[in-house]
Amino acid sequence: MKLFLTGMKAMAVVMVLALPMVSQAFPNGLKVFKDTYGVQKGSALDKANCAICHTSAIKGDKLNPFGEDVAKVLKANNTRVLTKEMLASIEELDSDSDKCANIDEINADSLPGDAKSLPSREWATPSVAPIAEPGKVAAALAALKPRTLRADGAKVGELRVAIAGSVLAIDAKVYDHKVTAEAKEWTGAGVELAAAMPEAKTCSRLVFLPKSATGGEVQLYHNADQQAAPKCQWAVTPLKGYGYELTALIPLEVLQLDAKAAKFLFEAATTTDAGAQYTTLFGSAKGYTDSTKFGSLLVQK
Ligand SMILES: [Ca+2]
Repeated sequence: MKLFLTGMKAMAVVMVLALPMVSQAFPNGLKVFKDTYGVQKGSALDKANCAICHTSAIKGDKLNPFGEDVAKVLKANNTRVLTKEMLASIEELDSDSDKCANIDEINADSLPGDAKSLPSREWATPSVAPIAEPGKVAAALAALKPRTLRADGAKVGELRVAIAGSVLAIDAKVYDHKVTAEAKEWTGAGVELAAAMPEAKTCSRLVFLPKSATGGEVQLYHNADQQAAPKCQWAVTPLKGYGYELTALIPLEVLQLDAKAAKFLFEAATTTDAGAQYTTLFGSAKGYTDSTKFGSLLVQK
């Protein structure tokens, strides 16, 4: 009898221990997700916890569309143990059909399984130590989450930004199949950056032309007025495969920005495929005649 009771107790212990496993379908999933994407404490993704994959954070609640895609890839691999490679395989999907790829949402700290959660138009921009030359920008910004420029879902560019002292540091990877110089320079390969103070009615714009007639130049516009941009340092290197990487150091004063401000209006655009494709990060119309559709950089001191 005593043995029987001990056995019952042991079974009860096993059952209690087993319960959380039943309600949490993929026991290592949340940790793998947070480790893979370096989810910061206190961020929206960190607070969401189970709601990254489920319709709510309540244990046992049903999977949301991102969770369903995770479940599919686990099933395809015949396992319950999630890996970062499996997560990578669903990064380009738009699980919740809100027109933002899963990876874009994760990089911008929005929820890939909730169509009501979208990347903020305010982009948290860290401050980093001064950078000596454009050749050192990529390494200095490598750990930052990029924002992606897309045309019909396809990745056209990937942008990382930081404030280095009183300088805007830019690392732009441009996936251009046909890097060209055209008769009208801005219809060939190019990267455009536009910025303004929040209350400003006009903006400053820099146009980087890696393949202009003169073999690479940068043009600065304050409104429509073209001016010289001697203080901007920049470099272009080819990417493996196709396209190029533009790194630049732009004094904030060149863009008429106050280095003490905590917020700047900002837009970025690429011209690719021999002028056939013009893509903006935040959705501004061509020409930047106004800044109403700019996103913004929130400077983290
Ligand atoms: Ca989405």
